[in-house]
Amino acid sequence: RHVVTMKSTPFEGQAPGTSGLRKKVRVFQQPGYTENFIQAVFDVVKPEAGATLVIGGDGRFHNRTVIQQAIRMAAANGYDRVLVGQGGILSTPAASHVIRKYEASGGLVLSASHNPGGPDEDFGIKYNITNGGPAPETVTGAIHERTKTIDRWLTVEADDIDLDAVGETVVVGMTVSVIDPVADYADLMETLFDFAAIRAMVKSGFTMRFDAMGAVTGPYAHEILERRLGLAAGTVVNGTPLEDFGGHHPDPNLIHAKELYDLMMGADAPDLGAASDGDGDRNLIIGRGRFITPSDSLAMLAANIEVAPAYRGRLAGIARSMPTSAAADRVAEALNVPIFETPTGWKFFGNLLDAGKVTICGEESAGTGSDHVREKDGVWAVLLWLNILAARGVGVDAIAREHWARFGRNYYARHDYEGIDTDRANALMEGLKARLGELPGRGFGPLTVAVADSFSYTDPVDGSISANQGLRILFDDGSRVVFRLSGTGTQGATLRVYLESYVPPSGDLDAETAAMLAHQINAAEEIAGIAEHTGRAAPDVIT
Ligand code: VG1
Ligand code: CO
Repeated sequence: RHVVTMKSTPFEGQAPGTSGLRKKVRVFQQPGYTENFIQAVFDVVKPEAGATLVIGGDGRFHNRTVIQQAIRMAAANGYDRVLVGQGGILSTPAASHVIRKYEASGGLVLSASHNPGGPDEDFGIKYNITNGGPAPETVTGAIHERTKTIDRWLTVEADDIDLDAVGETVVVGMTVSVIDPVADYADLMETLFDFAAIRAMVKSGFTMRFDAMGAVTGPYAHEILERRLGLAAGTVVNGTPLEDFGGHHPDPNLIHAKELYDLMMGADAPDLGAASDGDGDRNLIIGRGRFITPSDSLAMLAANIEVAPAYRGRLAGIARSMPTSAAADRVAEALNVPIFETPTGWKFFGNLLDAGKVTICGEESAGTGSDHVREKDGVWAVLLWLNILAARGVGVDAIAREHWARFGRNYYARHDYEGIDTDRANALMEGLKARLGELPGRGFGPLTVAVADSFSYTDPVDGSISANQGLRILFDDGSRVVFRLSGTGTQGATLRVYLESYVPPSGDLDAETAAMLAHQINAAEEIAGIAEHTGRAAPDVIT
């Protein structure tokens, strides 16, 4: 192959965060910026002869441009074959599945997930390894190091390929297959769940709305929900992936999916309301008159997962990220399976899943998934809910009430302070970290601090240590407050304050969340001085 070497100099700040490198589109558009990062990935993973690379994205602005360039660079770096989703589309979980199914050496997932898209908005690049999951910190760390010294990137002279036609082309000796982005994934879903039972429930009158938020899950939801499961046409709304997501913020929470929420709380609510994010790995679940927090959803799915054919008799364990509520812990205890507490970000679940230690994982940020792929999976979570509703023959609200009556309820909320000054955010965290040792024994209203620490994780499979993963204040009544800075933002800093309090089955299981967390909210302010440090009197987003 004739390889062209392009001279280059390093760019600052190409450190992958919680989920890949995320920056403003204009940052990625600087000459050589995107190429440097992709070349750093290839320099670190060193594709072997015969290696296949999967490329796909969430369809946002700049997706196609980067895909065409990545194809040329893959050819120059010795890949034998590239699999790319038609139209440049592959949801994050679908990309994970395609990597595994076709035994690719890895994949480039082009997405900034739930962040807005468009020329003035966000873009992102994430590398997934051969198990289909996000690269672990050893790999992302090496990629970042490589970006600091990179002095060239490799490409070939070739025209753009036709991304819209399924089929094969050869690009300077490398085969490029444009594949149907939905078919493999939809087939996988049919092997996991009882589609016949869900179809029967639909025939007997079950209705739902799925809001794809103008993002990647539209084609998946149309195929699976409407075509394969028989839900009425129109069940899926905002079902065409758009470069700017229709100007919306494709984050499936009660603020950005407010229309869905209002529908589900109204008189005309269907049986189930669901939504997914930009790249299809998150999910929002709302029953008629009942919002299910992601932490509760993980617990309820875990408690009922064995109704789904592929999971019968094989729940090995449950994993949740540290800020996720302990609702899943109570399920694990009752079912006598281990529970693992990991740092934020799906990459920390990969080893546990590969080792067969856990079957289902979840995060408070609307991510749930299982060992079927190595990413969180929005449509999968919706299908598991459908399977459970079909098998149990009751509604979402009844499942929730029954769950709380058995396990108690973890009232939970996350307060986000977005776009705050980075230095001030760091000062808040550093100041709090320095004072952790003084907190145990101190009282804040009716709460007394039992433990205060900085969360550090030792991976039980490979022994790697990830320190500084969030500051935890645990109170003596079992409630807690957690402080973390986001690792996915592109502007300033975002402070996340996670609040949780537990009520046993004998307590008030149907109270207002804000009221149940009032003491924790006050304590968080008193402990960290949030208003003073951020200059904000209230959070920007509460989820
Ligand atoms: C956020 C969430 C985290 C999630 C990550 C990627 O990270 O808190 O739970 O794994 O986004 O999700 P952070 O560092 O901003 O808190 V996605 O849907 O953007 O791929
Ligand atoms: Co996402």
